[in-house]
Amino acid sequence: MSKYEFDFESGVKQIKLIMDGKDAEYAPVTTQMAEYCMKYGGHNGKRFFSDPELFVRGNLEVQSELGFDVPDMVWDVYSVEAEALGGNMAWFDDLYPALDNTASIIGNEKDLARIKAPDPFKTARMPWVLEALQICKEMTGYTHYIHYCAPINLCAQVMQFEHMVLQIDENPKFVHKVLDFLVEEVLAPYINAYFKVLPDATIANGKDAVGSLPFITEGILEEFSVPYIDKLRKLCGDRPGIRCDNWWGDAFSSDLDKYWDTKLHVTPQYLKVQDPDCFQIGTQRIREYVDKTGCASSYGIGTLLLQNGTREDITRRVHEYMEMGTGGPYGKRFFLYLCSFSAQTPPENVKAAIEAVKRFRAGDRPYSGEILSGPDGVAAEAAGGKGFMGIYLGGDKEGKVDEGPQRDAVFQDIYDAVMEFDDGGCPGLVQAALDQGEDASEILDQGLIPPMGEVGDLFATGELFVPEMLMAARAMKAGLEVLRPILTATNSKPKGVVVLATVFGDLHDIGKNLVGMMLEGAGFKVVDLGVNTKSEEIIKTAREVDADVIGLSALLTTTMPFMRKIIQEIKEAGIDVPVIVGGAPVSRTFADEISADDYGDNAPEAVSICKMLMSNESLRAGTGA
Ligand code: B1M
Repeated sequence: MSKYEFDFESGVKQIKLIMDGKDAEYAPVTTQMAEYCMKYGGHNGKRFFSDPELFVRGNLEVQSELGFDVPDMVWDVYSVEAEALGGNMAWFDDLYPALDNTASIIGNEKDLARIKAPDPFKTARMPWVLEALQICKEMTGYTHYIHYCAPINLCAQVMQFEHMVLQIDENPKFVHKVLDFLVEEVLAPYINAYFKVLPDATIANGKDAVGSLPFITEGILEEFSVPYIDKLRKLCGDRPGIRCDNWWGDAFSSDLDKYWDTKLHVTPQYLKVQDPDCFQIGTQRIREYVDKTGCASSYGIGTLLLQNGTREDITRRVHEYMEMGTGGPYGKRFFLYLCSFSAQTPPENVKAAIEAVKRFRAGDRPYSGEILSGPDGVAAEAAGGKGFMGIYLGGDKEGKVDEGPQRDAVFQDIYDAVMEFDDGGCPGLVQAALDQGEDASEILDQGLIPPMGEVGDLFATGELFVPEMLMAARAMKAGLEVLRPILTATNSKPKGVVVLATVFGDLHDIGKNLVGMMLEGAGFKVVDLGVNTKSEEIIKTAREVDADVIGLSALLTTTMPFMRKIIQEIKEAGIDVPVIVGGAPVSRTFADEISADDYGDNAPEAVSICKMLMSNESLRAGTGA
């Protein structure tokens, strides 16, 4: 019988053994489930994420009731530091709070000179985190590690992701300066404050969503990510526990072993590979690396399967991952990670996952020997039409890219400038084409629009990464600026007007912005309403700009239902504008269910749909329908 209010002693012991490089008695399971606990316990989001005792107790009660091995305290880990730097927060009754990262907190040198470093004991919710972790210790005896927002992810939060990526290309020195500031004056003092309030602590865990491929390239990883994790470690007493463990993107890596060596460099205690990469690459390939290097490991089961899968799907995945993870010479140094339980996950799914773990441990293994993950498994999973971030890795790369027609040299040069991300050269080439007497619309249609289509296709096959797409769009826009006054003066109409938004509750915008860029690149006028958008704003704008298409994006399973609500309200408002939807968790089936007019798997597809909708519209107009 534990002397603590909540007894996690056995599971914590296993995790500790693994972190210390020793064999565990059994494979423990860890997760991320604060939002689920909040909803399950009937708590309000604002209170839950600002009252430390409620947060800790609310998590522990649910997790111990359901039989989790190790306490999980994952708050809105990407926003606390940026909030302490003055960022605006969006709060919700039944979702994680989040930073509104659509505007830069540090956009330029002036902002950087002005910004004040936070005091971890006083500023915003930093003290809230420190207090919660102390309460967790009092209630469980477990020194839970602090989560911090990894340097490059925090940099993206304070600079705004697209701005950071373009600045890395234009003004790398400035980005290095911002990173230095964030590491030296924000993260290190925060983590050291944690070591002060919990002196037996050894671990600080970096969360890094945008520090993964294909958000950044391998070059950016080497220059702007890893060195700052190293620096942070140095500033926090050189503890090996200063780590960063949730990079995705393994499936995009050009050299898996090298990528995993780097992962082990930043998290020496274990290699974690999580879905969708884990399922795509396959457990066998990961095991080969583990057997070769002798590292501890963890496989992460994806949030969509946990939320939407059947009991059987969940059990199969848990059993495969546990069987492969616990096999081999280093199998006693394995823990299972359940990526995230959202507020909407049905309780029976959470129970199914935990029961599957217990059955496996008890030797009840009906799927023994069955391996569904790996390149063949991907095909099966993608059969529903969904790739990873709308990207079909492992698909037929050859032949997908349409080289298009032969074009005159003057247009070809503009095309090449966009493909080569030459934003300096592109305007001059556009001007030269104009001087040569070419028509502005021709330059647009033959020089600037086609390369964006190709860039989108290359992104969709995983050959170009997000930064490259952003740089191509920048070159295209630079050329477009030269044409804009002429197009406006000659009343050249855009191909159509698209109102674009990420739905209420959701602050993810990288995918939506790529869709917007591709649409602009294809000659559409895009009215981007940003993130966290309610139906009233969408309806009002659609009327004001006389929209031809409304595009909605969602990245959270918890915010997908708002798509249905928005579509209903658009129809109720009598707006006869087609609505298309997209985003990682959205599928064609879901789009049909909510009566969306169409669904785009990826950015190029969104463009094709808008073009198709526009031609239907002109057909209708032509026939007088
Ligand atoms: Co978030 N996050 N995140 N995150 N994040 C996910 C989505 C998650 C799956 C990670 C996980 O497994 N744990 C998970 C969601 C779980 C769930 O749904 N239940 C999650 C979570 C939980 C969270 C927070 C709650 C974390 C926390 O606070 N504890 C928080 C949420 C805040 C909020 O919104 N309320 C959060 C925050 C963040 C960051 C700020 C750190 C960052 C977002 C930065 C930003 O957008 N400015 C972030 C990121 C980057 C991710 C991952 C890593 C990647 C998402 C992404 O940008 N993908 C994601 C995990 C993963 O996928 N590995 C994760 C790339 C993008 C190009 O793809 O948007 O799918 P996507 O767009 C594609 C297509 O889908 C399509 O075209 C695009 C290009 O081809 N498409 C459309 C998109 N919109 C379309 C619209 C169309 C048509 C096509 O028509 C209109």
